[in-house]
Amino acid sequence: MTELTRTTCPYCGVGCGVLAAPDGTIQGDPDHPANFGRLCSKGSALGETIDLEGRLLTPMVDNAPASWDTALGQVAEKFSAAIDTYGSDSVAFYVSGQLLTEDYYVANKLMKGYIGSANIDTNSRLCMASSVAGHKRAFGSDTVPQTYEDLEEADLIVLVGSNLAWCHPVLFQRIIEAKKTRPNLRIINIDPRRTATSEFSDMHLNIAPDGDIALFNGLLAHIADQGAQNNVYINAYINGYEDAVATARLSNPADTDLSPAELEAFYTAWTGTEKVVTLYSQGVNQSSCGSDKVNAILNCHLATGRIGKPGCGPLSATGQPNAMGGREVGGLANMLANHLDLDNAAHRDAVQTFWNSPTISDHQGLKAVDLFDACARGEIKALWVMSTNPAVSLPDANRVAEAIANVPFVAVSDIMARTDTGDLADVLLPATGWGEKDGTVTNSERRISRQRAFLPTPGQCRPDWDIVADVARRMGFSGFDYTSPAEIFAEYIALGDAAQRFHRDLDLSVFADVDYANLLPTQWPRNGARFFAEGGFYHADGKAKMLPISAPKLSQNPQFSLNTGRNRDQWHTMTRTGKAPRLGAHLAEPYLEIHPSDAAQIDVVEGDLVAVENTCGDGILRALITPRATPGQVFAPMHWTRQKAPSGMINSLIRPEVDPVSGQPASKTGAVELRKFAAAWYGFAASTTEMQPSEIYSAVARTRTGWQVELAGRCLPLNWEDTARRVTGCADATAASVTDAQAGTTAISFTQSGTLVGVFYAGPAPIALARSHVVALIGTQADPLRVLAGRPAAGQFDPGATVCGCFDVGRNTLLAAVQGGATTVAALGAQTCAGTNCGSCKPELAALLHEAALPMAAE
Ligand SMILES: Nc1nc2c(c(=O)[nH]1)N[C@H]1C(S)=C(S)[C@@H](COP(=O)(O)OP(=O)(O)OC[C@H]3O[C@@H](n4cnc5c(=O)[nH]c(N)nc54)[C@H](O)[C@@H]3O)O[C@H]1N2
Ligand SMILES: Nc1nc2c(c(=O)[nH]1)N[C@H]1C(S)=C(S)[C@@H](COP(=O)(O)OP(=O)(O)OC[C@H]3O[C@@H](n4cnc5c(=O)[nH]c(N)nc54)[C@H](O)[C@@H]3O)O[C@H]1N2
Ligand code: SF4
Ligand SMILES: [Mo]
Repeated sequence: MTELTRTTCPYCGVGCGVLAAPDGTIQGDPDHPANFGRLCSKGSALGETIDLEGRLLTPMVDNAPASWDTALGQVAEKFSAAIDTYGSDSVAFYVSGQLLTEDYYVANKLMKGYIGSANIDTNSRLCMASSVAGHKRAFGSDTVPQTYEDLEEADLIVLVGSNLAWCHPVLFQRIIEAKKTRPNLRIINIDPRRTATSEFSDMHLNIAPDGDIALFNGLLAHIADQGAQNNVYINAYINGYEDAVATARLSNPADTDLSPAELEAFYTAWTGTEKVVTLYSQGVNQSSCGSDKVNAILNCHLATGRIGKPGCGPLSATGQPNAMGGREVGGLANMLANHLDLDNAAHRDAVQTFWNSPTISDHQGLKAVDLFDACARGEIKALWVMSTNPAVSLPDANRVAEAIANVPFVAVSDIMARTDTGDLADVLLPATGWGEKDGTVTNSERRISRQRAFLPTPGQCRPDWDIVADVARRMGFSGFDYTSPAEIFAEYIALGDAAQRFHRDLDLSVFADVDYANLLPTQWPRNGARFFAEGGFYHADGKAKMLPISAPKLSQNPQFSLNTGRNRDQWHTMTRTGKAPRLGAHLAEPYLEIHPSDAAQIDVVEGDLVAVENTCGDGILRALITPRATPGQVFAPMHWTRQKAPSGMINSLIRPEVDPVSGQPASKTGAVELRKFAAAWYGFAASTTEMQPSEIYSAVARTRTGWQVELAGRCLPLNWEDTARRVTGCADATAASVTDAQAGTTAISFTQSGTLVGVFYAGPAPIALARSHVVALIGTQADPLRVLAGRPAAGQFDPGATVCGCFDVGRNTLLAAVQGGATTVAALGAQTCAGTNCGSCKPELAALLHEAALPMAAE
């Protein structure tokens, strides 16, 4: 029997327990309190991502393999030289919520306590900064009061700016399970577009972008009007109630774009239900008024005393596996460590004494967007990026790439040999990845779990903490003689102990004597603990603050408002999920969700490409015409990169506008202009070799048989076969082709010793063919002429685009089942297996049933 190691999923902040083995076996851990055995599509496919394809296995200096000694010697030397010449604020670290707590702790300690600058910021700035700021303003600390069980115990769950079904799927499944046993549990989803989450909600409020403050201010006014506030709680524990209500009354609920009936229904449901959890995510945080949105939500919970009780309170869902851990160790440029404050001299003194460090930064460092601005201005002389891909994920990404290129010395620690950021580095440092490294992560409910290694260390890779500590020693600093993550964790817990004299929320004493090797998933301050039901806030007087929040003036965009976010089966810049064929099968190219009326306005039909443009940049995306989109608004996923689909990298179109309080970018609102992209030809190719075409539009995806690519060109090539050979990489293979000169279409297949190694189709219109059928033939002895038809032979069934990745069930298979009488998600599952493993596709099955029940569209 395979020996299974107990570890934690490296993707989202749900923090599911995983049982894993080197042969790629992946199971949900039935004993982990986050998931009780469940896994979503990304978690289930982890086994497909742990091979060494594309990995960075040796240090690289100036694009050539180098020894660790040379590479780390250079990092230490360049950082020390910059500090000596230009001062400690001339260097910076840009780190990540995907580092483990131990990695994060060491990086923070080096920058703040030894280099003496607070120029360490993290991609959590793009993710959780507004929640952190909102929590601190209201509670006096960055405390998440609730637990996951509250979602199961609630009678009303309000999901604000959260596509939980795709982004925190296991939490969503827990809610759906709870709803089965308690049909009274209602879900209200607040999102300016209809999503998979809306599909399972009792009510979807199609709010105006950034209309959330008007909505929650309206709710607060309604609470006050109805006398639904909790006077006892307010008198004992709250400052600012009157002011907050008075300011809330100034908001105009019509700014939400919701009807009076919708507003009334929401307000009555919220005030009339004691057990309400308001869960929020990036639709709230990633906004120029993100922190205010957070406080507008918290105000309603504070005014009613609905906080920190079973089934009742606000819950910010964290994105990355260790977004919480990073906040705990102080990974942000405006935090110290262990929830202590950088601008508090006593706090600084305590940390410096504990670290016994030569210095401690006494001022805030540069926040992400400012940090890269400083790089562009030439003020940063040495930059170290760890476990994040800012050249793709920051707004105005092309300018960020230029800013990175402008820094005299750049080190990048990653697990992959080529990323858009790594391509700009002077030194590349190979880190051990998930399954190879050991450490801890904290999930959205303050639960610390172990990630454990179950794979051998590949090549020369080293854990991130070890790389940072080695550089620190080379820079001449003592205090970095760690030999294991267990030692670092123990030091972090001991610092927590020292910090407790300031009576902060982050009480880690349950971990004081733990056996690190066998550490069970444990919440701080203890399992099941909630905060604030009986006050006990962390402002000086122990009270919470309700802030007066004004709704922003919503600007009118010239043509379309661009919203961005996530796909079910991809993780951020796809460096890992992009390796899994079954994940690539779901939405294999960058797309633009657009409402049918808008599509008609710009003369775009399904399958067309859309050119997107604004003052920042431009892009080309596939039109996904759907009534789920709201007229005037379009949505695009954030995942595609210069490597996978250069014209689909959406952050080239997002302006670097930030929330003035938190510094978090407004990644969900851009003003864009749209027009149909007039391609001279469209194409599709599949190959056994990795493709990197140079066409103006291309989107590459991994398949079970190799790679596929969607293409479009601006000019017709002189010779189709040459183009096909270049695109597919089939230089010497035998070609077979059919050309229809009148229709302008061509299809070419390539065989080598009887094996089909590549196919290429092109024509004047978007290519309609059975892609999964074609892709399945690559690498087989298929008839090279038969494949040119691009469809299964008559009588053979084409399963269509994959919906269920676990069992590879296509859309056509599901539609056939619907026609055969399946009317429920369960019935579809029984007939086709779809949705019966990880369950991530269930909302899409529901949507498909929903669509199938509608009369066919006009065509
Ligand atoms: N599959 C998958 N899961 C992931 C990730 C991933 O890459 N892929 N990443 C993880 C990370 S790091 C994060 S941070 C989370 C993010 O998780 P989510 O925040 O749930 O995901 P997003 O798709 O970024 O955005 C959520 C929704 O906000 C809506 N929205 C946009 N503007 C507004 C607005 O003004 N008001 C309201 N109310 N809503 C608005 C969008 O339409 C979108 O549907 O997901 C985590 N989980
Ligand atoms: N337009 C738009 N932009 C967004 C968002 C949005 O909604 N819209 N969301 C924002 C949010 S919430 C987030 S969190 C960011 C995410 O954006 P990023 O953090 O830039 O995206 P990732 O692809 O997760 O980058 C992680 C990198 O770390 C590498 N890596 C993986 N494991 C390890 C390891 O163990 N060690 C090291 N050293 N490297 C490792 C991966 O190969 C990858 O290159 O994007 C933000 N950008
Ligand atoms: S919900 Fe999915 S991605 Fe998130 S931790 Fe669980 S298995 Fe991983
Ligand atoms: Mo995130």
